[in-house]
Amino acid sequence: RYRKTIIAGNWKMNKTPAEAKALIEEMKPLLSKTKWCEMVLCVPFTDIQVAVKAAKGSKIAIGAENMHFEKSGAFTGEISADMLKELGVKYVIIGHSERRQYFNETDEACNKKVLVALENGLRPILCVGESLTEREQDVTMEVIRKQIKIALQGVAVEDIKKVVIAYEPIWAIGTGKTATAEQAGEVCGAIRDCLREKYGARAARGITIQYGGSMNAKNAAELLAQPDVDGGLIGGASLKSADFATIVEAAN
Ligand code: 3PY
Repeated sequence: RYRKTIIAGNWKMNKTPAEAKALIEEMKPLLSKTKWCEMVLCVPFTDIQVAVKAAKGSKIAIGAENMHFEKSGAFTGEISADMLKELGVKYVIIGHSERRQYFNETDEACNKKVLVALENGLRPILCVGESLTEREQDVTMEVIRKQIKIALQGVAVEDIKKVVIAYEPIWAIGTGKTATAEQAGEVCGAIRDCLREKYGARAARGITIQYGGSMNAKNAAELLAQPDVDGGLIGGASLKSADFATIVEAAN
């Protein structure tokens, strides 16, 4: 195996701290048997402290769903890498399409965040993906190559294996529509080609590329069977312990 399989939940804006604690405690016994697969739960900022504590003694790592790229200062409402690190956060989602769409997150901002995450020992989960219009216009790979090239500016070859790429076609996010396994495999393969051009074959082989966008207990096995799909970024199904456990099992 050249690279790790990583199943990461993205809770989005769901769960209070008390609910987070209860859900992780419910998940823990279901997730204890994993061998190959790393598990991550990316949770709202307000759940992080409780989630880290609840996940102790399990193989679940806790991630954040966003962060700011500045170290500190006059950025009302924002959270820095330092703050996350001190709480025991290991991963951070960067550039989720909902953040790009509703909060004007640009490829340039993603780049700053990726660099700051790596400097602070946090593993970025960089999300890329095309809209429905872009897919229909047949510019999917142009769009994704641009997102990747800008977001990874200045990331050294020694660091690239710490970056996780999540391919999330926007038309499949929260819509219940999933890319077919072939579509997902094709784009994840093309993402690896793009990484190979920049970092060489050896480094590209070691990078975990996830599929995200309505991955669930029913379709996970088929998606994960694609050679270039090395895990998933899971929305709704990561809020249900049994479904999340089924997906992890499919990845094991
Ligand atoms: C989804 O599954 O809808 C996601 O956006 C995961 O990040």
